[in-house]
Amino acid sequence: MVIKKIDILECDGPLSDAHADSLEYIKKRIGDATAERILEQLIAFQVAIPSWALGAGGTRFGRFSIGGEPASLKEKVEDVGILHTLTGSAAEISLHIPWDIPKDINAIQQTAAELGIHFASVNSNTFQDHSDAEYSYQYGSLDHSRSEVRKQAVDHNKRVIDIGKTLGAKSLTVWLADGANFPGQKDFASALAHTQKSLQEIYAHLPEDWKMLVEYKPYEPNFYSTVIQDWGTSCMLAESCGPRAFTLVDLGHHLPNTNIEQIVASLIYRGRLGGFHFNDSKYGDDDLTVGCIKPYALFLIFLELVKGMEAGYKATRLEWMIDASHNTKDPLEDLLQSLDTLMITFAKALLLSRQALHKAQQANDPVMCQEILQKAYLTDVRPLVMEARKRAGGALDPVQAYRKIGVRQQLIKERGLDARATGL
Ligand code: PSV
Ligand code: MN
Repeated sequence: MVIKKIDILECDGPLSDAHADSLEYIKKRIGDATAERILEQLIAFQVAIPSWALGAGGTRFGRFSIGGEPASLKEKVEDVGILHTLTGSAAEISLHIPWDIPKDINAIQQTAAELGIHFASVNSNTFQDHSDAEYSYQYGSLDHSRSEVRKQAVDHNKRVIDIGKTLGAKSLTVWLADGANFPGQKDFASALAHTQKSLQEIYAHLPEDWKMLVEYKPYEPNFYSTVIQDWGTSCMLAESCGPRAFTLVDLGHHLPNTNIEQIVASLIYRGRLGGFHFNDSKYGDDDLTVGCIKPYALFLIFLELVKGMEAGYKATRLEWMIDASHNTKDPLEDLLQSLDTLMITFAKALLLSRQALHKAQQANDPVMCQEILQKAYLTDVRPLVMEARKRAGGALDPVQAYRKIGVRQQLIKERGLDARATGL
């Protein structure tokens, strides 16, 4: 299904006057130049959509299909096309191999090109057994005690790089479930040493213009230990590989109340922040809609990101990705909400007066520091986000447009009620 520009304009119609008024109001408050600077950055802001979030999310207790799910890679790319048409900010898709092995590279590239979609980081998967593989990953992959299992896992990662190359991707994301459920089950030091050596072998296979992103997670699916448990371990491993290896921060991969913004600042300081998996959580890796539980914490994270970017931090280019999935909302509506929140939060962070904050920090004035943060956080920047979407050809209110156009009903008509996406 392809959404037509005329349908978007029709949905925008009744909202246009109110939007013009609120845009004028915020422009008066923050000044035209600031508003235009923020608009420019919002329009340039693109987030990768994970291929595994386009279908209904399952839990270990069950899965509830939603109908019209994308059953092939082509349909997944088309769904990202729908998100991009409505928002102007979802120009990338992040694939998970072997869930998304392209059968016809040319055809998939053509579909993506027609929709203006690019291939972002490719994700390897050694947390599940593959039907064509000789060895099981039940007791680990890159950290496995047996060299033949480690080799199989390294070879899988090399194959993921090769598939990504054919699609024009520029980075590999490695997340390992490797760890132990029980004390004494694994030798920590040798598991770490094996992981480091395996990652170095994968890194050696990277094309010159590629990056490797190493994701960490404290627990799950193993509940006693994870070999890459935290940002420090990830950063250490990345540094042992070379200059194009970085840490990937998934917001759900921290123990409760961890100060993620400080982690972000430390990784930027070290030059090793490579990318993000945005989501939100109440307890663990809940993979909920971005900003639905802790929006202020997200704002604090964005402050560090914007500070780093303004100071010239590059990491070539940070990979912004969403990693969310659950079993209650229509996944496309959920992703529209996540994209909206990311843009709102980015705009607030761009609005903060960096100079004023620096001055207050230098004067050791915590009251003024908080005033400055709150002033930016409490500004209603939604008119700027709506305007950025409008200028990018998207809808003023994407969720409303999605429902008015009847996207899900159309998808069910085209693909049926039983269509099922690959993934967890
Ligand atoms: C693991 O929890 C994770 O965050 C990794 O990024 C995976 O590749 C992804 O979720 C999908 O299961
Ligand atoms: Mn993740």
